[in-house]
Amino acid sequence: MKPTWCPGCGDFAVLNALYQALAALDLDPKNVVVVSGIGCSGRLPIFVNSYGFHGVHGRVLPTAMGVKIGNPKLTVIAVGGDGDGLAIGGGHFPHAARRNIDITYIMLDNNIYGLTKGQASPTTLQSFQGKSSPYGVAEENLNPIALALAYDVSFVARGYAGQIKHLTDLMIEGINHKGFSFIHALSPCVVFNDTYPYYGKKVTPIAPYENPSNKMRALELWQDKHHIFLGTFYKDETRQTFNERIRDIIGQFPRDDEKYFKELLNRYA
Ligand SMILES: Cc1ncc(C[n+]2csc(CCOP(=O)(O)OP(=O)(O)O)c2C)c(N)n1
Ligand code: SF4
Repeated sequence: MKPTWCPGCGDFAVLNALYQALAALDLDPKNVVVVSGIGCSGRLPIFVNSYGFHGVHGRVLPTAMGVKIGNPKLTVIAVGGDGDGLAIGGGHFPHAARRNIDITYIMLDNNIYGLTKGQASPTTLQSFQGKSSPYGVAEENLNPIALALAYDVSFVARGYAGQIKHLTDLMIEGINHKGFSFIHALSPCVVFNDTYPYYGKKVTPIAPYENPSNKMRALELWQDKHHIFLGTFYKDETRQTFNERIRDIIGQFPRDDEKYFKELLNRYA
């Protein structure tokens, strides 16, 4: 199906990168599920020839986690906006991180609420003047990379709609990562907050010699005032995933669980 975004929207580039990543990984569409919340970015699963779920606003991670727990063989990709993931859905991010559930979460950050026509979002810069902030934004903006590092997400990366090949490579790395991967995809909204000129001047690749297992270095890169770094900030490949832990826990119990639960219920029946 043809995407219905405005011409020039960064979301086209993110979708294109996802097509290329899925093709490069040669994943069978019937084993891929793309899950979203609400927003312009939330429409993305409609345009991918795989299974998809367009859920309610802010609930992309609980839905995606449910899909993965239900069928661990599936490749689960969660997508959503900065408003979806950091405002209404912000409370789900740390829990997906501490579960280290093996899904890939792509946050399409356009620094605005696009679908509802231009209100400031948690990542809108204070200098932005718009419909909900005619004199500028009163709050300081949240930084998704900082949150992901603080929540100890096991794979943290940032790409940019202006660099599709690089974003594709990050998606491939994120999907291959065993555990919860977070990809912050800078995806400008050309209608309500065109950040292409701003990002065009500031984005800089993380140098190849940087070691992505160094959390302190990742924090330094995030805090750099002069650059907006693109690449893999942090990667921890040593942690167990949620499904692996559940498998181990279940393995510790004797097989007659059913009998035990029946007896337990009968106490109250
Ligand atoms: C429970 C609920 N609250 C509010 C809305 C209205 N609403 C729809 S999209 C949206 C914000 C979308 O912004 P973002 O997540 O940044 O995505 P974008 O459209 O910018 O891609 C809001 C507030 C809604 N659909 N559901
Ligand atoms: S309103 Fe903005 S985010 Fe939504 S489709 Fe148009 S350009 Fe993209």
